Amino acid sequence: MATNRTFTMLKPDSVEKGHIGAILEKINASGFRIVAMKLTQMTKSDAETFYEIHKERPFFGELVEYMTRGPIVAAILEKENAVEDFRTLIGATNPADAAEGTIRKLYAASIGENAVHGSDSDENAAIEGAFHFSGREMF
Ligand code: IDP
Ligand code: MG
Repeated sequence: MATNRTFTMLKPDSVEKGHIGAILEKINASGFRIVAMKLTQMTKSDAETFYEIHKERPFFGELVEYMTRGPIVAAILEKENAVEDFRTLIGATNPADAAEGTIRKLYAASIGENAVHGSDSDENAAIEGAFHFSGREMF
């Protein structure tokens, strides 16, 4: 089951700019089924835990500040080959390098404020989904 699920966040910049609907439309049109979804805001401690792998990176403080500054849309998505296909749909971390038509190419402002998160492995998809949702919030 986990191999067909991924976790995403529409980051604070996407919510601030009114891009929730357009991004969800692209996700739907690309064949993903929404398994869980909510508007929520991460605390500093949430963001530090979620992005712990990056804690030694020079941009860590900036990343935590950004991800906590306003609400996000958190969601679990289901599709065959979900993790890889969703990374393709969102495009490269830096929108300057992202392919035409990808969510980051269309909606991201910079490598830091890059509109969306997508899990990078099945294992992380399961961990990240469970970080934001309880079993009774997944359908
Ligand atoms: P990913 O989101 O494409 O998997 P990661 O390398 O895992 O990219 O980085 C996590 C997040 O940290 C990025 O999505 C972006 O918001 C932020 N980030 C990554 N690299 C930089 C950087 O060089 N400067 C500022 N923020 C960055
Ligand atoms: Mg990553």
